[in-house]
Amino acid sequence: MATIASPEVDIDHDIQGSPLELPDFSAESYKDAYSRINAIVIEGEKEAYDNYISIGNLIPENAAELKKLAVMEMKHMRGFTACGKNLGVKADMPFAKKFFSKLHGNFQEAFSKGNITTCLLIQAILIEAFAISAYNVYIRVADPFAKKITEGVVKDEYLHLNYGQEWLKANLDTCKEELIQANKENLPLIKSMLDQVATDAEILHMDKEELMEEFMIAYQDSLVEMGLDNRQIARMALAAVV
Ligand code: PL3
Ligand code: FE2
Ligand code: FE2
Repeated sequence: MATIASPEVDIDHDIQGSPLELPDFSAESYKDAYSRINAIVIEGEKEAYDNYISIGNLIPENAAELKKLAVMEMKHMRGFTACGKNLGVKADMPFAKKFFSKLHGNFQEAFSKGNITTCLLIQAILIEAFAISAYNVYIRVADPFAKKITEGVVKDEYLHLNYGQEWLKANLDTCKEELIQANKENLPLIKSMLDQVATDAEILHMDKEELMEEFMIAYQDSLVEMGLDNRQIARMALAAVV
């Protein structure tokens, strides 16, 4: 039967080519895992709002643009809150706060020192690439209500990644050293956050390898766009495994 799906993008199969099976959204095990994942996303969006406002203080000439990005994050937060409510799930916010605490601490420290490069790497590159990977994978296995919301959200996340990428590209000569150092300190945190969320994500039918693959695509693409060469990108990506 003819479908309207684009032939190049096979969203109904996993990376091994097996058909994707939707989970039972009303199962207790699903709701239990969702209470943590939903909280992570809500907390992540909330902190993203705060972070873009903070970055606006460090780059006053871009404050209006950054405020717009921040407002989008607030909208995302509301959207994901509605997704939890729709499934009858109470988000486990204390869990999510702890989940982000190390990365949050590193952002706060960089902000207090006025380290724009580190702030942008943490929020606009690492967190956004993490969100893009999670949302792209989630869209394939989400309930219809959440799928629609997440599709709208992920489009914005590319704009956020792009903002950071373009600023870093324009300032690459002066920020490369700080970028590499900040990456060394923060990419391993992203990897460990992914490890922590993998079991719950699996219950939502989100595959860990697929999450890692999507993350690497978004992350490496942005480093290419910034103007880093293959060797520098390989070195930076390897910080996740050593
Ligand atoms: C900034 O725009 C967004 C920051 C949020 C980062 C969240 C990463 C989430 C990882 C867990 C998988 C989520 C699946 C989606 C479920 C609603
Ligand atoms: Fe967002
Ligand atoms: Fe974002």
